[in-house]
Amino acid sequence: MKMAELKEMDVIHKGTPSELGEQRKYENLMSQRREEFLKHVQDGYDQWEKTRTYKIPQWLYGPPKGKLFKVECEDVPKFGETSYLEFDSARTAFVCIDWQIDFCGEHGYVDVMGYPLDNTANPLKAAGISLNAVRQAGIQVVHCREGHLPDLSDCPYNKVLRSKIIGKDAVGIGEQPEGGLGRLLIRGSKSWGIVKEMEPIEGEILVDKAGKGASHVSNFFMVLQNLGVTHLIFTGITTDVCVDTIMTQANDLGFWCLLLKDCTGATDEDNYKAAIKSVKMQGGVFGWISESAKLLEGMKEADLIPSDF
Ligand code: C5J
Repeated sequence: MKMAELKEMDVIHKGTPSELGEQRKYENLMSQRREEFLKHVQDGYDQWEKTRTYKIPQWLYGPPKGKLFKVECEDVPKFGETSYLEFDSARTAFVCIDWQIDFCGEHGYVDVMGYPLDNTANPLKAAGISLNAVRQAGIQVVHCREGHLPDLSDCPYNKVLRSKIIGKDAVGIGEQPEGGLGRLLIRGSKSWGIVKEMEPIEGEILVDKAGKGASHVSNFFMVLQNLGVTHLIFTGITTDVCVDTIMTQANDLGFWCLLLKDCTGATDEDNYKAAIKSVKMQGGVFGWISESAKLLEGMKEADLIPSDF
């Protein structure tokens, strides 16, 4: 019947109680799906027992689109143990978080707060090598930058206030330090720019975010979903703040997250160690930890990069 033919008598004026009413056991309605799902989990478990590899679930994503490779991960499922994480090169994104002057360059936000730049700049070497390798392998690269609109309309007042209170000479977000390249953490400013070592190239994706995480403050996860990627390899700074927050958010959304521990750094060494350790807790509560050499090893074995890379 078309809507226009609806007569007054056909209109439902109030909902009708079900004959099954409260006795209906919704739990039963859902049990079939749960049993099927747990069967897949059991299969994944059996495969892991045989291979020590967290395999790509083809029942969920379909057949591989690119080349499969696996990376050795540390302290998983328990500390002192080793497992492998499997990737499909066409469903993987190499994520570069906030490699900006503001976090690892002179007169940037971190420098102005008085933290040693070594902690956040030293991982650039391993991160740069890994970036070159994934580029050669044809793996998608996604970069992001933390920064705010020039009028600071997307920046919380307390964030700016705290940065001014800790900043050298009371210089905080939105202001330019003496000898600096530009206003701290402001889009378009030179100190907000990505450092030469990790600069995006043609074909890569760059997402701006107005905060530490990526949900709510950027379209980062929309971009990853549109790429059809399921697995993420993380590099970036700082380990305990933006990397940790974004990886946690990605993990909640079901992405398989691997952090390369030599491709990330924090302003404080203890925080770096704690952030790495927290990923590994509970059998990998936020994902997996490995390092650049292991990534390269896995890609070489799969012929994604030459053996002499
Ligand atoms: C911080 C970031 N540490 N990119 N930002 O403020 O981790």
